[in-house]
Amino acid sequence: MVNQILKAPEGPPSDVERIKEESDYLRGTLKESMLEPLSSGISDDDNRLMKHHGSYLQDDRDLRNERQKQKLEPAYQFMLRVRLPGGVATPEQWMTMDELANKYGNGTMKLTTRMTFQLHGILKWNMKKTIQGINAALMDTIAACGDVNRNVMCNPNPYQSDIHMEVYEWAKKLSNDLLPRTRAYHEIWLDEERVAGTPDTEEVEPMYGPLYLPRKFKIGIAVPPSNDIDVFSQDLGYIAVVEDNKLIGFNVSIGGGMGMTHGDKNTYPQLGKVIGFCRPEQIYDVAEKIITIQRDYGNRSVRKNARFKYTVDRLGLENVKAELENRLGWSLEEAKPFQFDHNGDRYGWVKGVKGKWNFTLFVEGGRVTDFDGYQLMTGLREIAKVHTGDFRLTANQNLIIANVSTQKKKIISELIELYGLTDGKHYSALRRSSMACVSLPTCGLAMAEAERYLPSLIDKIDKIVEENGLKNEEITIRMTGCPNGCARHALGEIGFIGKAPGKYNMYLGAAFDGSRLSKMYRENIGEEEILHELQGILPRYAKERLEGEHFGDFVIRAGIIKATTDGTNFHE
Ligand code: SRM
Ligand code: SF4
Repeated sequence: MVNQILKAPEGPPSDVERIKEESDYLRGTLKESMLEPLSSGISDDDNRLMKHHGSYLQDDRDLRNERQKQKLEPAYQFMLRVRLPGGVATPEQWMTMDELANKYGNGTMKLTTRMTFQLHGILKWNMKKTIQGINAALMDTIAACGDVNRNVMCNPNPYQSDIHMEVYEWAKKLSNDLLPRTRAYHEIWLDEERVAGTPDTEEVEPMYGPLYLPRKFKIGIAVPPSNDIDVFSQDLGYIAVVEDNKLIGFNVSIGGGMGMTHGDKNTYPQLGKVIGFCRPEQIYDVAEKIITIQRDYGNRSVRKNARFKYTVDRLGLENVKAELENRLGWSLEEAKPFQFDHNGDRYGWVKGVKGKWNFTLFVEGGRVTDFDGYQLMTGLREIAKVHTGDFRLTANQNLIIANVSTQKKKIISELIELYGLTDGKHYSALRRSSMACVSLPTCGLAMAEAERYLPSLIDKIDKIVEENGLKNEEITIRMTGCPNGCARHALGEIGFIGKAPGKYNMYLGAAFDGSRLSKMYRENIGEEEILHELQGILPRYAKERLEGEHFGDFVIRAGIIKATTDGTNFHE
């Protein structure tokens, strides 16, 4: 099966490979670790495995120094991520997440950039109850993190047309069919008895194999003209092709990804490239074979070069395509024409099919809680109690109250008004087009603030925006606390990546429709310098832009920044 010409990189396997190999299909000693009463943490090896179960051990970094001084164990707590294909949750599932967040978490829910819920602050002793609560509501957390295929994204508004509904069904099917087959999750968290173990009944992972993938793997499906899921940032992206109002299939894009490491030019964000077209019923086969190519040729030695984007760049796009077709036993058709025009969300009430309505709510930074003077969590809970449609979490960390009948629209509108829930239309379009990753205090990799800081930075940028008559100009702005790119920073027309507390690298020049990466404009600057730079550029944009020209295109045309034409020249 393995091609003799294509080669995986040589080198000793990374430690994570050992952990997976010894784990007996993702079991390790997790069951015992979770019961161990002396520490609120778990071992590093178990924490690596824990990811495949949708969770990480973290500590509250706001408390880290103080606890160290007091010679106390770090304030350990778990983050838990739900697998929610296409971001769709019923009102009952919403209420379950709300209840678990308040009972076992820190009273907040994070709507993530991959359209799902994250809970933070769960103590070890409450993890099993929380996971059981999620499963009782017919959701799970399997493969929400780890070296496997993750939550499959798709355009979140299936009720906008029947096509969206069909695409959502494909996303759900892909997510389910690509799950690991091990029963480890069910045994550890759901008390399932183990049946496997003898040679005859030994479990096998027919697609992943015992070592799973060299790294995480992500799939998303876009429905043009909306590129809200940033299809080119996915390891494997599908672009729906519609003819005569019928879904005829998908263009296939491979090799996208956002992560990189500061100062290491061997790492870079990359955009996926379209290699052909497949019919809807071929979508699983294509995904499975691509995943096995990454399984066989991905870098298992150096994790920071292990994503599929590096495998594609190393082996060559044409060779990967040939290997895919060889494994499929048939050829992809030529890619069909497509056009995207934005990657953000569209807010407020929109009428969909069959007379149903959808309300897109602006959720700044994706954080749902009751803030001082803004009872967002309570308001949404009250809506969930009467809502008979569903909720759709968007890839821009917002929320659609979807599939609302005309009758229910009146009640829901009243609740929206009562709780002051906002479609963001009184804000600047820049704020409505913002995204920030979690970062501090929970993310162990954060170098600077993101979610907690971006709103106040935008308050200041808004002044420049308003002075220059740009309040209604959609300019995408994204901030991450480190270069991993969880808020897809390299696809924001203005991007910030955390470098050190209060310091960011500033990026410009990404395309508004998610089809071009940005480039670094200034390195390691603080708020004052950021505002100074924007005070120079935004007025020029206001005065010199062409009709309909987006900010990302303008800064390139005006010679302010060079265009990035491929991830491999991102750093040049
Ligand atoms: Fe991410 C790691 C949060 C979307 C690239 N990401 C992390 C961890 C788990 C930190 C860790 O490994 O210790 C963060 C947990 C923080 C916390 O306290 O909750 C984290 N990532 C998030 C979320 C919650 C950000 C958000 O504010 O919404 C997103 C959850 C998505 C989900 O529901 O599955 C999230 N992460 C992304 C995306 C965007 C996307 O997938 O569309 C990316 C860039 C796309 C990509 O994968 O290339 C992304 N996260 C990373 C990376 C870099 C991977 C790489 O290729 O180098 C890491 C670090 C790693 O894997 O080693 C990471
Ligand atoms: Fe953490 Fe970095 Fe991801 Fe932000 S981008 S959540 S700081 S890993």
